[in-house]
Amino acid sequence: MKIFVVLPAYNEAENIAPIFEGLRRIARDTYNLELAVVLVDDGSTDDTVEVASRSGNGLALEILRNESNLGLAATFIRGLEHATRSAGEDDIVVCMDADNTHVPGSVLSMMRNIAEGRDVVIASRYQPGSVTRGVPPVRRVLSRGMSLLFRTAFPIPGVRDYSCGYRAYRASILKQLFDREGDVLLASDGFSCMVRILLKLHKQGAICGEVPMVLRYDEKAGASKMAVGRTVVRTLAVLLSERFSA
Ligand SMILES: Nc1nc2c(ncn2[C@@H]2O[C@H](COP(=O)(O)OP(=O)(O)OP(=O)(O)O)[C@@H](O)[C@H]2O)c(=O)[nH]1
Ligand SMILES: [Mg+2]
Repeated sequence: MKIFVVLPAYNEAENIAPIFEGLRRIARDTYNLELAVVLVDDGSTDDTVEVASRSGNGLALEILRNESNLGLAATFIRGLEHATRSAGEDDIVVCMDADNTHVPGSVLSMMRNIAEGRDVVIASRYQPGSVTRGVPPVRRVLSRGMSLLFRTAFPIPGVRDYSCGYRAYRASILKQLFDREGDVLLASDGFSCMVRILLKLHKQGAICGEVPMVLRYDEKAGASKMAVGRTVVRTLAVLLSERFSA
């Protein structure tokens, strides 16, 4: 079984090396864990690609480059599709942010949950044992509000965190999704694509679940790049469009 780790990256030169070190550590300490990393550079204007090439030793690293900044959705979907096409039916595709706020060690607990029968496992901010460090109070309230809204509108057994990008997917379930949806997935933009993919996988019959996450926002180098207002509006738009779509 092989794990493909997809990292969508936009100006993350300061955050890449510690993530790679964390991934090397879990690969080294976990018997028989084959790891491949797919970094998708989204038209970064800093040294993200140079730093990644320099610090990717021992990680079967593949770097894909968007000519210009296309945004998270296009970057995430490109990486997800690329990894899904390279993966075997029994492999696992993990997506995590490239800003060093997601701890690589959670890959192990997500992997175990897939081995126990789940198809999608989310590293969640809202499970017993979840810890969040350094996230501004306004963002915490907004994310919590989004979580409650989606849990009410689209209840998915075992899921509380609909917008977190740190997830593990059974490759076979993603192959079905891309075969069926193809570019439709690109319809959603920005951070709302995370929610849309989860809702489509749930509709497809995927068994979902969560593991408690330690979110280290205090470890992130550089300022937030998220346009909060726009993200809230777009995510609500997904809620409405999915609510009324077949
Ligand atoms: N903001 C932003 N992130 C992008 C883009 N393309 C790829 N990404 C990557 O998408 C991931 C999530 O973006 P973040 O900006 O960390 O989003 P967030 O965690 O919700 O918000 P902050 O951490 O507060 O900025 C990171 O790995 C980014 O590098 C883009 O166009 N804009
Ligand atoms: Mg982030």
